[in-house]
Order: sequence, then C-alpha cells, then structure tokens
Amino acid sequence: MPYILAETGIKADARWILAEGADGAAMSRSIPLAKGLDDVIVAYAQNGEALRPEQGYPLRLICPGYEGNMNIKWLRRLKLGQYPFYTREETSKYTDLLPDGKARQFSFTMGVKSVIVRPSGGMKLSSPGLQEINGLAWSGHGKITKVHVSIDGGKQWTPARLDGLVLDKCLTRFTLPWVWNGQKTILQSKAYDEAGNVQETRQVLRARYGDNLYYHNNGIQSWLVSESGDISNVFI
Ligand SMILES: Nc1nc2c(c(=O)[nH]1)N[C@H]1C(S)=C(S)[C@@H](COP(=O)(O)O)O[C@H]1N2
Ligand SMILES: [Mo]
Repeated sequence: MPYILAETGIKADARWILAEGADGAAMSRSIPLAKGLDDVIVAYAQNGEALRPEQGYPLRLICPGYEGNMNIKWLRRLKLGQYPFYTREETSKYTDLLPDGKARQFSFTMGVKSVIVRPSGGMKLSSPGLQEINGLAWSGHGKITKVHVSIDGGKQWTPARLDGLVLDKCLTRFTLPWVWNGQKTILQSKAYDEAGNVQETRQVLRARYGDNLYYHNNGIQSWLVSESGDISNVFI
C-alpha cells in the first residue's frame, strides 16, 4: 500500500484511509494512514496463485496484526480523509463495551495470544504416556519471544520450544513434550511478545474489561483432560 499511496499522492491533512469492499454489504473500514504507510498489503495472490473468490479475488487488504475484519476483501475503493469514516463495522460492531458503559472504538491491534491446538477440545488421548503438545502463538504488537506451557492448570510453567520461523505479527508454532500420567488435569499456554506484553488469564481480563470482552479476548485458553483422555474446553 505505501507504493499505491505514493503513486496517488497524499494531501497534507489526510490521516485515515477508507477501504471498501465490492460485496453486497460494501463492507468498509477506516484504517489509520500511518498503518497504510507502514505494512498494509494490497494482495492479489496467495501461495503462488490468484486469490480465490472466497478470499477476496481480485484484490484484498491484509492489515498485519489487526482485527480480521480489517482485511477488506473484493476491494473496490480506497479513499483518504482527515477523520475516520465511522462505518457500520466500527460503530455498531467492533467496539468493546467496558464495565463503566463507555466503549473502546478503533481497537484494531490484536493482543498477544496463544492456544494449544494438540491436544485440544474434541480430541481424545488414547493412553497415558508421552504426548507432544503443539500450539500456535501470535501478537499484533510484533514477534513472539516465548511461550510457556502449564500441565497443571497454571501452577507451574515450562518454556516451550518455538518452531520454524518467528516473524513479526505472524503465527508462531510451539512444542513441548509431556508425559500424561492418566490423571485429570488442565493444559494451558501463555505467550510473550517483543513489546513486553504477556497473555493474561481470563479472570484478569474480565476484571479489567468486563463481561463484554469478545473481539479482543486474548485470555489464556484452558483444556480439561479427563481420566478417560477426553479433552474439552473449560472456563477458569
Ligand atoms: N468485503 C468484505 N471483506 C471482509 C469481510 C466481508 O464480509 N466483506 N469479512 C471480514 C471478516 S469479519 C474477516 S474475519 C475476514 C476473513 O477473511 P478470510 O475469509 O480470508 O479468513 O475478512 C474480512 N473481510
Ligand atoms: Mo471476522
């Protein structure tokens, strides 16, 4: 996007970009100009082929680290302005109602988060013994620096290994071997990012943001392991 903006020119008072989709809803979002000049991608291809229709053919935005909703598909218009455009997706939706009745608006950046994907809800451990815990971590604030895993519901934490590339605002894999003793327990993961953020518990986030924490719920995910080896979601 920096190249497109350089081509079109930018008026001195421009601060925001309106991005509009060509779908029936003309889904639109306001993006800070500084973000557009930083790392927003106007994508026409993915994995060596043209974008697929469901991914936004012929053009879509990718706003790294931002809410998924900002990645406008079937892009048909970019317009610069002095102020946000107050579209539906940033007024009735994608605002975060706080306990005091005020709402956060334009809360674009996704906080540091991780989740164990294996084992996870709906899976079943066939027998006690060596298991490999795998998961994904990410942060809208930069690179993941470390992920800790707990196999006892958050009492003790062990550093997991980060696998493959660790890139800015990208999914990062983590792995930890674990010997399951056949007893009931809770598995959790906790990610850290290079901006100094730490993934918090759900209780901490609810105390701070209230019960409407939804789009930006980056709390610790807990998986209950039962004695039968069945894995299920648990709110703690
Ligand atoms: N034009 C348009 N863009 C859109 C949407 C939409 O409904 N219309 N949905 C948004 C939402 S809510 C998300 S989560 C992402 C999903 O992108 P994906 O299908 O490539 O995962 O696209 C975003 N871009
Ligand atoms: Mo979404």
